[in-house]
Amino acid sequence: MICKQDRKLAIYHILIAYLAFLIGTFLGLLQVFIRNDGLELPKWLDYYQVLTAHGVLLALVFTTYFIFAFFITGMSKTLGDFGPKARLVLWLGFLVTTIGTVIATFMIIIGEASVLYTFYAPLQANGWYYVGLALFIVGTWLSGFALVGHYVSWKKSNRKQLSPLFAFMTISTIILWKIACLGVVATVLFQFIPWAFGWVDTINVELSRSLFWYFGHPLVYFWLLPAYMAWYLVIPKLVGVEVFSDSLARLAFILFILFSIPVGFHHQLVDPGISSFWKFLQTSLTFMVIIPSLMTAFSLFGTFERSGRRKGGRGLFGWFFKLPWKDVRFTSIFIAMFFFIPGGAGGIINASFQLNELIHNTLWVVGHFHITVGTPVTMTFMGITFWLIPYLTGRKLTKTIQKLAFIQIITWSIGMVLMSTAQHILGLLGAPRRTAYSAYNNHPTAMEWFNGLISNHITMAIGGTILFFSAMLLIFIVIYSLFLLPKADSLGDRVEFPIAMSDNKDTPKFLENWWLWIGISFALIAIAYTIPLMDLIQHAPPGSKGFKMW
Ligand code: HAS
Repeated sequence: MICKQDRKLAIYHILIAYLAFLIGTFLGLLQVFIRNDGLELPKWLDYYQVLTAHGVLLALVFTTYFIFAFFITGMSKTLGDFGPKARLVLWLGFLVTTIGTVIATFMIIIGEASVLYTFYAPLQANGWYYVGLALFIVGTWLSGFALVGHYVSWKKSNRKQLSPLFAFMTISTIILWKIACLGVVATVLFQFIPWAFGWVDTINVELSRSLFWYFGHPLVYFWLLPAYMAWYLVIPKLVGVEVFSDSLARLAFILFILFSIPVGFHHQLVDPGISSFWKFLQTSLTFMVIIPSLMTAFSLFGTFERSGRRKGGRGLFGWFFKLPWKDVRFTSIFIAMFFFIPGGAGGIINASFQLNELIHNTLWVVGHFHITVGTPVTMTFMGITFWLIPYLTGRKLTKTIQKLAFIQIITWSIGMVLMSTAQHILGLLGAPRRTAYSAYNNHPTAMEWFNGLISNHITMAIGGTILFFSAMLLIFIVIYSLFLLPKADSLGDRVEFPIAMSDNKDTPKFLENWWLWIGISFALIAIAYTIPLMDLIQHAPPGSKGFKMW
């Protein structure tokens, strides 16, 4: 059990994460009905306002707070309690992130920032929205520094030893996050804030989009890597085997540091102002960032197979039936992984230069991110929640809560299959994204989109409603686990932090040479970005004034 002060820190992060989840999923429900032509918002509430709040609260706030709760608990567990200094910086980070969240959310609520979570210029929000976002990032940096500081002091007293895998993965994710944030910090501080407060008249739109996507793509791996940590470390523990390969796991995380950043142009393949050569280079690098995910899939199958065979599974798929299906901590994560097969395949389609022409700015992309961040990542976080809260509060995980947890993950899966399949199909037919319901003045072709078996109004509404029901069930489980589950009175009752220890005696030491990987990462970023960014600055068009379209 980790110390009380560290548990308190983690619990506060979880509280904010689930408060954001509660509001964000409710707004999601509204959106399904608006996009379905089933709901008209009152005059004082705008569709884009709802969409911005939904994206910011779920994609940025829920994920980030949950990730830090997981990191804080795991780092305290594997490296020992945080010292007073590190703990103070973590609280400071929490405070600054929360102030940023409150400012940004307030701006959205009062209708001053309906610019979506990507805040593309020339849409212009109130300057305080960007200040809120900047504070949010600064807060996460502070928390990140505290985690790194804790790791460094562990290293000092354990010289020549490789760190435990959990700590290694946490530090990799923090490094990725800090390098990634440089892009968004640059655009927010030097472009958006001066422009939104009226200190300058115009903004270089394409530069701002490029700096955003320099950050935006690694952002998705900032969400994914903590989920992968559970896949690499929690799954082996639950199926009763050792970590498949310590060095493979470390190498996968390093490949993410190297290749997740110099690829942002694959979000801008239809943007003008960037030559095809640089787009092609970055799409090629995108295919490199697929490799660590394939390595992860490989080691997961290895883990399942090893466990199944040991339990007597025979034949090609015998292992499958030996997995601990009745354990909701396992099943939730397994379903999450399963969703990532089509989710990842969709990503590969998106990254294919020509195919991107077909899907860009259509509902397909919305379908894609609901079966990446919305399920593999989110459902892994749900699976972690089921044991993390009782672990932190010292309570028992009762049979009733486990049953409810099963209902919750199954309903989430059904809702997501219905909604995201419809979104993928509608996107292929041509339905646009980032818009409210649009049937092009009820044009017959657009109306036909909704005649499909799954891509019809009813299925989508059912999918969205089931998802909302599932989200509310999760909120109930969270509240119940925090306050109402019976206290564990003996050691046997206590919920453990299920993390497998890996054997790292054969792992090459250079894998933990951070300066080497950070150096290579910056070299790749310089190759992929220097010339196109200079070009965008030197040959900049006149720049744009701000637009408020809502
Ligand atoms: Fe993506 C757009 C390309 C992964 C999130 N993506 C987005 C957006 C979001 C997002 C939010 O190239 C929209 C941004 C916006 O607002 O505009 N994406 C990729 C690629 C990958 C990828 C190549 N995306 C993710 C992940 C996300 C995420 C992860 C969130 C967490 N994405 C794109 C592109 C666009 C894009 C373009 C721009 C589209 C446009 O034009 O606007 C890759 O990382 C995917 C690699 C993954 C795999 C899958 C490995 C499978 C595993 C599971 C194993 C399963 C097991 C269970 C073991 C290759 C590890 C087995 C069980 C059995 C029973 C069999």
